[in-house]
Amino acid sequence: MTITITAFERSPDGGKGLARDTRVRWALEEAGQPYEVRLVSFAGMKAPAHLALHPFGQIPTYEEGDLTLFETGAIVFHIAERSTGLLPEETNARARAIMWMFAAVNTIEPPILDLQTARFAEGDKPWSEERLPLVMDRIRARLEPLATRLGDADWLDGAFSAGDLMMVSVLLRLRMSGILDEYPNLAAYVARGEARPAYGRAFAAQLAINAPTPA
Ligand SMILES: N[C@@H](CCC(=O)N[C@@H](CS)C(=O)NCC(=O)O)C(=O)O
Repeated sequence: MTITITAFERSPDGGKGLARDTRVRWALEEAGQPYEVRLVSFAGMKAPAHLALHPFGQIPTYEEGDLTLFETGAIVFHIAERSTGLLPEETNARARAIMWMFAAVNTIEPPILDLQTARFAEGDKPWSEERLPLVMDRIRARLEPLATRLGDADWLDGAFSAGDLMMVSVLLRLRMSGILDEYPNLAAYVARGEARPAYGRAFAAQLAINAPTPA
């Protein structure tokens, strides 16, 4: 059955791979699942046809036969459940991998998104500069224990899993801030994720759409 995801017609990051279709592409690549992409404009995302797929008018969405999903956590979980290599077979290890997926989107991602809001959406507010250190410290308050838990392991719990895929995807959003460099083991963890061939294919696929065309 054909899998179709949606992605930005033109990602605001210009191809850095930070739009969330990249994590879905990555999961599909890890799973060896071919997929098609439907590109949507910002206006198109808020139009009825897309809102019928995604009530919040965002990307990515995932369509497969009569199944439509939104929310990358749910999409990656669905892909992982139906493939080998993204979730461990053993029941408890599987539960822990799913726990890390939730930790990525529920505990680590929110303060990181707050930084983006502070920098870009609220960057012109008079209080913005003053608020920034607070936002950075809230991120550190999450990264510190994450770095401690990871220690010198390659992945969060044994072999690479969908938990790592989600966590690395979320942490990648910090690269520009430089804050990841304060935690060398997390920076190395992210680099390990990026070095996976499946990530490379996912990144290249989104870049092919978003790379600026030469004048
Ligand atoms: N929690 C959602 C977030 C989806 C999301 O924020 N998508 C962004 C692109 S990465 C988007 O569509 N932004 C445009 C908008 O919100 O209008 C998920 O993980 O899928």
